Amino acid sequence: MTPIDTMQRQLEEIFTPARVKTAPEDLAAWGGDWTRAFRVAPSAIVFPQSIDDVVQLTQLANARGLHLVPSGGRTGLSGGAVASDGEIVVSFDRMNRVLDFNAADRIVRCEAGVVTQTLQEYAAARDLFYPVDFASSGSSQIGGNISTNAGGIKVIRYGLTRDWVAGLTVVTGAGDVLECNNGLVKNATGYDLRHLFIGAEGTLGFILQADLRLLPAPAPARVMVLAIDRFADVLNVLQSFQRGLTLSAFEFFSELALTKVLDHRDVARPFAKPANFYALVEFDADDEEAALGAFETIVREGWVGDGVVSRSDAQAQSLWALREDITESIAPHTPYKNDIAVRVSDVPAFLDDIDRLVGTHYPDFEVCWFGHIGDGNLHLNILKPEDLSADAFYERCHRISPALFEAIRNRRGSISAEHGVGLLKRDFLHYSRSPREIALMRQLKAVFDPKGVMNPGKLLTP
Ligand code: 2HG
Ligand code: ZN
Repeated sequence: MTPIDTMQRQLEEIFTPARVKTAPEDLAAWGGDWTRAFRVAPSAIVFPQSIDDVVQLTQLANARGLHLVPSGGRTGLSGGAVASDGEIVVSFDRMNRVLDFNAADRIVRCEAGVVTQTLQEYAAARDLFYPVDFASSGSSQIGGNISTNAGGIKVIRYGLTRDWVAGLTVVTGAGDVLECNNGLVKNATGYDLRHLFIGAEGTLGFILQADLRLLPAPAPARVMVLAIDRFADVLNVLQSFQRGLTLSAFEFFSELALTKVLDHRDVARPFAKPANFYALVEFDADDEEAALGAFETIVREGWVGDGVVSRSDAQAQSLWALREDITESIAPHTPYKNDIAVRVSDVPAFLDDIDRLVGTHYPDFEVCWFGHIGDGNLHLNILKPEDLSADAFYERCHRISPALFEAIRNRRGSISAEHGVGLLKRDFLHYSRSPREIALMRQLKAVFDPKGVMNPGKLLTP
């Protein structure tokens, strides 16, 4: 028997043959994520159904020196769930049950493979609300969201995934099961290991189950889209709204991003006359008067040229589509993605820095800006010209990344706001974290995963 046959037999003993896949099309389907920039070459895909399955697999990996890649909905954009070197992909597709709900605590206990939208709908059916939301909610899974501390479109009001995790059951890279925090609100008993696993990108262990807090259902919302010509005015617009009301979203996109959505989707342009930028604002319907007051101010000041407000949920959804469909609409252009953050107050000056940089280095490339400007998170997507090969394009973009990351470091920003580090940003981590911090991260990894079985090569260089 070859070592591969032995490995497959051992995996089948844990999972049964039905839950071990090795066919080329399965390896291709489960071995990658939405990044699409990396070689995909796992050796097997396994589908645990219990905590014990994962413990046994982790013990096998430690004994045999196997490498494991946790995999959720595979919607990641930094290669965090890509298996490029013979790893075993551990898919949570079969651990997708909502296990428990406690109305008094307003806590729902989920397995890692529950899809975000399923959780949102579960909450809504009980007149409650899970507030973390993004375009990939229909396929992303809770375990992946926690592993990347996913953000999205409502962070300005509701924070990140981390803020909603009240407890975690994890299996460490050494095969230990840890119950972290048990859904408690208060728990002052030393290091909160839960928070180490949130955003660890599967490098310390597996997230198996999570206790997630829910909120009472929110008030009905209204959406406003605004036409803005000078980017420098965006912060004035944000502040005008924030003075009178609480926003649940403040997003922006450029005219180029809008044209890509209009080319790709059956949606209408919000205004006859194009503007350079658009802001999308969401607020409670009860605050509509205050929002219209802010709108009058920003038009009077000349910061906004035009605006439209939703009159129904369907209209709100089609306005949201202008922003949420950007990623999918630009996907055919093989975009080179950057997901960066600076303090909100630094955003306009930072955008100028980057526009200058990009103008010098990529005069022939289309640059598509959009993002969650209300929390300082910008998505910069460079679109591949049709006549350039993907490799040549990727190489040119990668070459300029250091200058871009230098500009981010100068503003004490982050090279990855919400998509994680994965394979894509790993070699650039030092632009956002000090050598001492990176050394401490390595030590932490060695504590939880002493044999280095968990997601090797992600986040930290091997
Ligand atoms: C979004 O905000 C996602 O729509 C994806 O974070 C961003 O495609 C991107 O660059
Ligand atoms: Zn985003």
